[in-house]
Amino acid sequence: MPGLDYQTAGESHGPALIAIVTGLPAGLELDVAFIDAELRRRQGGYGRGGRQRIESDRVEFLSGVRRGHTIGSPLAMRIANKDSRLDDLEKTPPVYRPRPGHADLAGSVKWLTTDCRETLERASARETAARTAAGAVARCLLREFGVDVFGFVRQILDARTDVAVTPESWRSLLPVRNASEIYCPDAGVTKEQIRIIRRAKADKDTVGGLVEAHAFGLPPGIGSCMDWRDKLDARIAYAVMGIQAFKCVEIGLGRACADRTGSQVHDPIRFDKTRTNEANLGFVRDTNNAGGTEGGMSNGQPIVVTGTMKPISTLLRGLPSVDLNTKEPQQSQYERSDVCAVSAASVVMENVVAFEIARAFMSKFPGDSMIEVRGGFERSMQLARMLPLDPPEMTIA
Ligand code: EPS
Repeated sequence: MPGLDYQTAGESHGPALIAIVTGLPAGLELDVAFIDAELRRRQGGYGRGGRQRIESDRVEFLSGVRRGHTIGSPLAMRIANKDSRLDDLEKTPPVYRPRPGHADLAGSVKWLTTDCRETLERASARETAARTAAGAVARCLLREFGVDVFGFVRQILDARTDVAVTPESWRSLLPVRNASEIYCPDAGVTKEQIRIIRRAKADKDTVGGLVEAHAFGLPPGIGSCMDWRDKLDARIAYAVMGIQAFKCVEIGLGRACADRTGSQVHDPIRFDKTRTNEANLGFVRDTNNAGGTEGGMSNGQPIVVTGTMKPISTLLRGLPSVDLNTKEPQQSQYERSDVCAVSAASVVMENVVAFEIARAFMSKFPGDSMIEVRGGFERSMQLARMLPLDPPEMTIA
């Protein structure tokens, strides 16, 4: 039986987006204000297109909740599309000139049509609203166990912040990120990034960038080295690469590991008995090049994920393409779009990373109710702090 999981449905201009989360324990309080705030944040960021002025995304629960808490049944969420017009041919006309970089060409060949709209309506990044909702639900669970996730924009084109995000600094960076129109926790770099997006818009072009998610408070041993499908870093990479327009995922040092020797990469371990109440259980590292995972498991350090988003493939100036009906050269078709959606992508990544952590967490601490999940978690932490265990202590009283 699968553990915690989710599925989404819905097209960009259909009636609604749907997220169904299964495997949640009963008794989890859902912070609806938080989930809606994440949906609102996903709609924001400098460089977004006209669609976000039409929509005001909020979640409506169709099942799985009673009086504010989960009851163990599938949780179905609906996010209405105000700009719903999928069956109106005048308002959603066929698209015959595929955009290089979009799903248009491959999808049209795959589903044997010359109308790229049949593909693009589902391929649209609008669907990430549903994934954000599912991830925000997972964060309600993680918070109960002291796990928080902080996502932000590191870089747009060459405008990059070098701000250090640590367990000590992230809470003070949160208001700076929230005040930034880019969701970059650096006010000076935000101004440069806005200038870059404004210039791209004037050039009828688009820009991408780098986003990061840091998860704090996760104890060691979440995920598994026993089966490659259960590796936490692999699950995270899968989820992040699955976000529209992502081309690269890195954990910790990522690609930069190739430039260094082992002694410059691996994070030395020491034990500090005054810190056993922390997520690291007292096993302290002064560096976190591993990005919080070793052997596909959390190691008690923050999980650090970087995602690369390519520039949006819908350019106002178009790109060389062909008409799928005539095969004649044509510029790609323009559809209303964003100049830059990296800020929105940072919110999506933060939430899909959270879901994968929650999935692995629930696999280590399963239970039908929050009471059981909490019991399993606390017992396991208690035993880990008692290491080395003598055989009698291994027996659960
Ligand atoms: C998006 C909604 C879409 C696009 C964008 C993301 O709305 P519409 O197509 O109605 O303008 O703004 O989609 C894409 C970038 C894409 O390539 O499909 C959203 O809600 O995030």
